[in-house]
Amino acid sequence: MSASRGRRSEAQFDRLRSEPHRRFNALIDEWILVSAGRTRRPWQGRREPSGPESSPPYESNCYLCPGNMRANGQRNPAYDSTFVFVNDFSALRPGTSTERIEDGLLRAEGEEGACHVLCFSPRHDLTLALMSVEAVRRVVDVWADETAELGKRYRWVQVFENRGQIMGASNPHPHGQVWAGSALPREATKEDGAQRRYHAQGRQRLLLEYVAQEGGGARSIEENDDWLVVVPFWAAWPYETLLMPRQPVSRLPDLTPSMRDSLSDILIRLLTRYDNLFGLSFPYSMGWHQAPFGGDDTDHWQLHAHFLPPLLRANVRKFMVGYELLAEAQRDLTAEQAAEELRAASPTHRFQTSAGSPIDSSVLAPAG
Ligand code: H2U
Ligand code: ZN
Repeated sequence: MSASRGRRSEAQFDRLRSEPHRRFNALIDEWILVSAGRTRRPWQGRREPSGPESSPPYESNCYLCPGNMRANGQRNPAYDSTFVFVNDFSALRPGTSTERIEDGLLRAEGEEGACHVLCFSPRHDLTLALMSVEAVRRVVDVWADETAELGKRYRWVQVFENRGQIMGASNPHPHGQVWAGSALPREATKEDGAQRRYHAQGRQRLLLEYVAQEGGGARSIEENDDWLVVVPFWAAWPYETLLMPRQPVSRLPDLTPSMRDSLSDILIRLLTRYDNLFGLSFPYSMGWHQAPFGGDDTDHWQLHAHFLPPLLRANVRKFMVGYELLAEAQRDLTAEQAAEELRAASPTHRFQTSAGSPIDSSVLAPAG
């Protein structure tokens, strides 16, 4: 790119700060509307409860704590690091019929799969952000092992975590889920298509080129030798982030031991920034997207994780409603503003969620 073209595009991108515009999400081939300059609109709607949740290290009523009875009457072992079990209320089950039914416009197909629950820690009061690097590393290993195991039988393995009541997490005990199924779900289909088409033009993997373009830039939040975290240019949720490896990696089991270590470290730093952004245990849905299994080539697929937090301010959530549901995703805060606030929040100072531990107000970023 010539210097003059670089300057011209810089000036053009500068204008995006204050004027409504659309941005292209290259990963899923979709546009979103950015209404820059609209963040000051008054809010008299719902306010979410905020402030640190306080939990004890062990909770006798918790379905996930070690030694406790689950909802279906099975007892958890006295586990001391991670613990995986088959979801007692699985949304996908092995051995389901995969029969297709078609009658004019009415089409259906059976879907076979499996749902596992993964307890990150025996400690009821922790979150990934509050766990040690070694403990998070064990979670990374389980994510990889579950992927490899379920990938033997199913096409798509979805590793994810719902964190916080506002995201529908049924329990504060630190846990995530793994769902695997025989079909390629909607988001996977979009990402597979966009990455495949990009790579077929004789280019590198789409997200490797994205990493090269964003490193050290206005939307970068965290970087180490192996990983980069950005608020993606095309983010839809206010403080959405994207975590990507710097090297070609298609799936979690392909990560080397040292990449798993650096991943654990950057995960904790990112999630600590999130907690410190509003001084509360930050709610989100996060999940990994990795190459589908089952024979297809994977050269176009780059492993990555999405973090999708619902909050706009400490006690105001972003609603994906009218325009978003009926037209296209829309945001007010620009990705660059969100990145600036996340960079201003401390990545190391951890507040405790246990009762009695104060939040250090000096680490709070101004609510945007
Ligand atoms: P969420 O908090 O993201 O909903 O995940 C918890 C999962 O744990 C949920 O899918 C399962 C629920 O079905 N679960 C059990 O399998 N057994 C239990 O005793 C409680 C919850
Ligand atoms: Zn518990």
